[in-house]
Amino acid sequence: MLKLHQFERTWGIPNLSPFCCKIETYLRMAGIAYEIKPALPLRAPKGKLPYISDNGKTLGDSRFIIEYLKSTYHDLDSGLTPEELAISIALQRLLEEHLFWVALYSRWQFTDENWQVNKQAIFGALPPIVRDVAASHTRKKIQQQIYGHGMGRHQAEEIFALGKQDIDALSAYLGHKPYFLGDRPTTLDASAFGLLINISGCPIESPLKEHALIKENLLAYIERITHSFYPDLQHP
Ligand SMILES: N[C@@H](CCC(=O)N[C@@H](CS)C(=O)NCC(=O)O)C(=O)O
Repeated sequence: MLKLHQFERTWGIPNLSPFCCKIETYLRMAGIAYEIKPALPLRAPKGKLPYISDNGKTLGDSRFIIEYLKSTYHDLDSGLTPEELAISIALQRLLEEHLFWVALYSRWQFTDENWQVNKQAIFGALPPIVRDVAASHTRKKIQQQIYGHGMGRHQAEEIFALGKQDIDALSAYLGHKPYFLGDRPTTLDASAFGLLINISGCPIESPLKEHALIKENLLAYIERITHSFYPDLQHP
């Protein structure tokens, strides 16, 4: 059976990594059987999670994983027009290459309270000394990545202003549709759900989360996908 290597589940959401959550959501939306293997990025083929192993192949990066799932199992995007596919790619890039960095900044840099919550979720299971060394080394590395991306060169209020624009754009485009591209879920929904639940549904406090929490259509969308595809995660 296909194995999905990802962070341990925590915070009552599918995964604390938007990209791991994206792949697990795609697998569930497409009805592909899988098994979870808890992992840390260190051993991943590209040093990042998620990765999958299947039929003797190991594959990293959610975009290449989804190409593989589409060609080997089931393509959630098969009914889309070229124009819809273009919108799908553009919005995935907004989510994964822009808004993601605002979320990353919130967790690894914005406040010490957020960092402690994030540290506990990712490194909490390690023995104390190893945990502190690994956590501070990784924090430094991720902060360098945020700076290298360019997001980390702005002031906090500028970073959150950029993130709020993305949330506004996503909310406006979703409108009253059940899914981003109509009545049925596509890859774009796996990507959007993965990041949006990681902004609005996790214990990382920021102006970005506050802004997401006032978008009723985005909250209903997250609730709808959780209800349809994660019945095992719903709270009484
Ligand atoms: N482009 C990659 C991004 C994956 C990614 O950034 N994963 C993060 C977790 S959200 C990671 O493993 N980071 C570890 C690191 O950078 O050391 C994808 O689509 O899978």
